[in-house]
Amino acid sequence: MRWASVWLSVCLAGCAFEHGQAGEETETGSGSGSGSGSQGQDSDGDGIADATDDCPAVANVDQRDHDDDGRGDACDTCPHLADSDADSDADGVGDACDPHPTEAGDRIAFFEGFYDPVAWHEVIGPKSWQQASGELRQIQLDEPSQIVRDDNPNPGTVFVDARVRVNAMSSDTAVRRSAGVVLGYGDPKHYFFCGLAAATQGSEINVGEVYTDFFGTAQYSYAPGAFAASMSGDWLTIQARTRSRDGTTTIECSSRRAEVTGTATFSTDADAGGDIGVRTNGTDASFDYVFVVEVPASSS
Ligand SMILES: [Ca+2]
Ligand SMILES: [Ca+2]
Ligand SMILES: [Ca+2]
Ligand SMILES: [Ca+2]
Repeated sequence: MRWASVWLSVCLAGCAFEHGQAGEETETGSGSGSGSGSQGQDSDGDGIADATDDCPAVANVDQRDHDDDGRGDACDTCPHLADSDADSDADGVGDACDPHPTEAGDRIAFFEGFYDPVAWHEVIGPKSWQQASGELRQIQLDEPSQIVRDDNPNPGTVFVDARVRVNAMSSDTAVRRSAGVVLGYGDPKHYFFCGLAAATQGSEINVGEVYTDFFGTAQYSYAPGAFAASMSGDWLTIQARTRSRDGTTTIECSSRRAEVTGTATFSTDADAGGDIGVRTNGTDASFDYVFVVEVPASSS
């Protein structure tokens, strides 16, 4: 993708380290001199002068900067976190969001900031996802609703970080009220999930698998973990890591709100490869971003 495994640092006048692909550097149409920061120079040719470009070495006309840290999404090694831009292993994934910060080889598969209506596929539920103000929202309270991003190739071993807010929950306690991310989506009867679910009291971290049994019936297998915080209210983060080893896929799912963290782990012999998505069931939930790092299969 746009992320080069070798980043080059270009320090123009007054700037911090920036990242970009060498190939884009060659498109400079003018000012090919020392790069001393002359006012009109536009190194990446995106129409925005280096002096005011939040990614001077990567063309990004939109100048979007989700975390507002001064580095545009297109060149931010952690586009969802205001961070220092440190990247110890220089693999293009910043230390603050790298699942293996001292082991090169991770790669940002994609970052979705929900600025525009998404082209993700509706795979379960009504087509009632709404996008506004940089959020993707599902207001449906009565039934599950799920969309996935069509990735090709499908990411297998991944680290996923998403930010979600549950605005309201169904009053029907017979509905499995939940919100979270979908991993390794194959079809409506084969996928993994990681998220929050309403428990008898409070909420829990919930990680598991939907699969089809011998009779073709969808089965639901999961492992819950404690989460001593309300499911509804302000924003919280959900993180999922998949690992594959010796035919076993292990998914670690955690959620965090302020200082409160909960974790659950689930293992299965099913393959983790497949699409990434988001899911709600019996909740009105908003998603702020989804950030996915593809991890080398050899990493654990
Ligand atoms: Ca520029
Ligand atoms: Ca940024
Ligand atoms: Ca950042
Ligand atoms: Ca890194």
